[in-house]
Amino acid sequence: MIWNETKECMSRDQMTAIQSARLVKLVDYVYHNVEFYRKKMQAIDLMPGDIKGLDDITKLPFTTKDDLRDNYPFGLFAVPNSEIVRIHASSGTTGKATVVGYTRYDLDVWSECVARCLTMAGVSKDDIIQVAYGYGLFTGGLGAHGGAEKIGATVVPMSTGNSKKLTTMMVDFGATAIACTPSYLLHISEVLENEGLIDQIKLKSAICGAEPWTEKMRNEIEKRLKIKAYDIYGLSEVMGPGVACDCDFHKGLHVCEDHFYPEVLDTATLSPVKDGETGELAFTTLTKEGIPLIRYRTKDLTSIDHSPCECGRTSARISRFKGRVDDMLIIRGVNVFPSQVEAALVNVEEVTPHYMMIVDRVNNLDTLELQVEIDQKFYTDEVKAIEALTKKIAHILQQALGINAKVKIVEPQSLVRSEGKAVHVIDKRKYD
Ligand code: DLL
Repeated sequence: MIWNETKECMSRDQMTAIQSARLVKLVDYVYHNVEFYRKKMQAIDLMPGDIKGLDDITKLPFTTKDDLRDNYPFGLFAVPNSEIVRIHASSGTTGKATVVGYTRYDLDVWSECVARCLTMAGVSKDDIIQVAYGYGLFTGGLGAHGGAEKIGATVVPMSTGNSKKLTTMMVDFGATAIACTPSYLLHISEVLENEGLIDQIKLKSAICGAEPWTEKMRNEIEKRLKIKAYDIYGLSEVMGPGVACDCDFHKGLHVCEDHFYPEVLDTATLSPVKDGETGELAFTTLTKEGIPLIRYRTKDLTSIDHSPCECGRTSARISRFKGRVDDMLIIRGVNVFPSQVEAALVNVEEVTPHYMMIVDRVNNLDTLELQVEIDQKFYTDEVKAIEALTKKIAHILQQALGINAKVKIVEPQSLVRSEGKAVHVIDKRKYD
């Protein structure tokens, strides 16, 4: 049923009709199954019957990452746990993860959406695809995996972390497609070059996402590997990879808008902006059962275009991302908020709240250095003590962020104090 919908391109009117009908059903569903939404609607005297179609969407309240955090872990779920067959999680703004749950139907829709994206990228059942996004709580690995299996491709679940094995298998298996972050793919291309394997690969296409990247990076990937590289977007709260992907024409990412209704909002007024204008992207999940979300603010900045694409698809397209509204960093594909670092350091009595995160990209791999001031009371020049403290903080950070950071303990009062809003991040990565 859902699968059939992808086979033909519908007109905008047809799409709007589907979205309207699904929105009406969704509002009724969340009102009766999620206390959080029921209370939010009651607070503004809104009853499910007041939402008659898409034109009424702006009457509905927004949902934010903080709402997920405040209802941690399962408070926004619309079904009992017996209906949830999978959990994923991503970084919250402080210590707590943002948890999402999928019913069996949700997993079917997810693999359907990823299948559409892979099809857009020219991947078919005849391909051998290496999935080199992380498997685990992160949605990248298992999400891409489900879609690739759905189209019948041969899936090699590489996950991340072993580039030599990946390149060897790429050659030995004759892999024709790869799904991973763009920066990791550039790193892989270097490994292939260094090992003299670059001329032995059969790769045709790459499906890259999970972090910001540019046309320049795409050109470099395509040139070095002699392949085509496609941009795939998604976020765990809404589903994971497969919310949108670009086609051969690279004129924006086609949104799976029969499942995820996109709005681009003016960052000051939060009213929807016109096509072509930049704003914050929000999604309403039109078909999700496990954790349906209404007007979820992604914090990602983009613009939208509802005109048909040269490829023939009629789905709305969002432009390549122009940044974020908040201070979330994506380091090696992992979402990191400075507030998480702050929350982790609070528990270390030997250091002050003064810290600086220095993010860089070395050999196409992201690096994070954390400079943190030692408290005057604990100040010492004893190398062993400093080494032990460095190790302790590195461990705490690894636990809190899920990535390794190089920790550097600096002298009291040595980090620059800001006169305005404190600056905690220096991001040296170049995106252009
Ligand atoms: O990154 C899901 C994903 C996995 C997408 C694999 C694509 C491929 P989260 O960890 O929840 O989910 O992070 C979501 O990552 O709000 C964006 O800021 C950023 N992001 C994801 N894809 C892109 C992209 C996954 N293609 C956050 N371009 C989002 C730019 C992206 N930013």
